[in-house]
Amino acid sequence: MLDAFSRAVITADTKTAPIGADELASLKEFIAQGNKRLDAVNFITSNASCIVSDAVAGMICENSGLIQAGGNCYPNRRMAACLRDGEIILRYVTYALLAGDSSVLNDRCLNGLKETYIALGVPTGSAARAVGIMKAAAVAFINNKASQRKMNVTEGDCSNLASECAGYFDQVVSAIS
Ligand SMILES: CCC1=C(C)/C(=C/C2=NC(=C\c3[nH]c(/C=C4\NC(=O)[C@H](C)[C@H]4CC)c(C)c3CCC(=O)O)/C(CCC(=O)O)=C2C)NC1=O
Repeated sequence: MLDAFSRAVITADTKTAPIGADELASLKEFIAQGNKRLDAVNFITSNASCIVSDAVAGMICENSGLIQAGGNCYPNRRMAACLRDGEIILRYVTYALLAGDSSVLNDRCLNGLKETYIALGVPTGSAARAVGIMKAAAVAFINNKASQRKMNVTEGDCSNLASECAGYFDQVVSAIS
């Protein structure tokens, strides 16, 4: 796996180039925003079970066939697998957010997931919907706009981090779609 720093090194090395001024400027920004990033990861992680269960419940609410005989969240064994998958995906998204790089998400979580889902008959459209709801929740937490769960934190602009994180969720959706 790579983080923002290793990514800059590898990218430069493949071009046999020194680390350029632009790369250094973006790493400087990465450090300057570091505390916000750690807060963002903490907000998501400490609300993870709420984010996951809300997303899976919302997905089922829109498609109750999932929990009826023949549905992929029926019986409870499959429901548990679905909730667990939501937790796994959210956890890897927070790893990517911490590292500022999505290689850990791609290599260890998304690689082969679509094939697994197809082989098991997991409906990828529904999975993408649950991921979309988790994305909305994570963005709200990063911007400290989760109405019931406001964090006591210095207010600042976290819109860049929110859109970076949204991009990781988008990668999940495109990997399984
Ligand atoms: C490395 C990271 C990692 C990932 C990503 C992972 C995913 C993963 N999800 C699985 C199953 C599953 N995944 C789901 C998920 C869902 N069903 C739905 O209807 C919803 C759309 C969705 C939840 C949002 C279900 C129900 C199963 C069990 C399917 C079955 O056994 O029939 C399986 C098959 C093995 C098992 O059941 O445990 C894997 C490998 N495992 C890992 O170790």
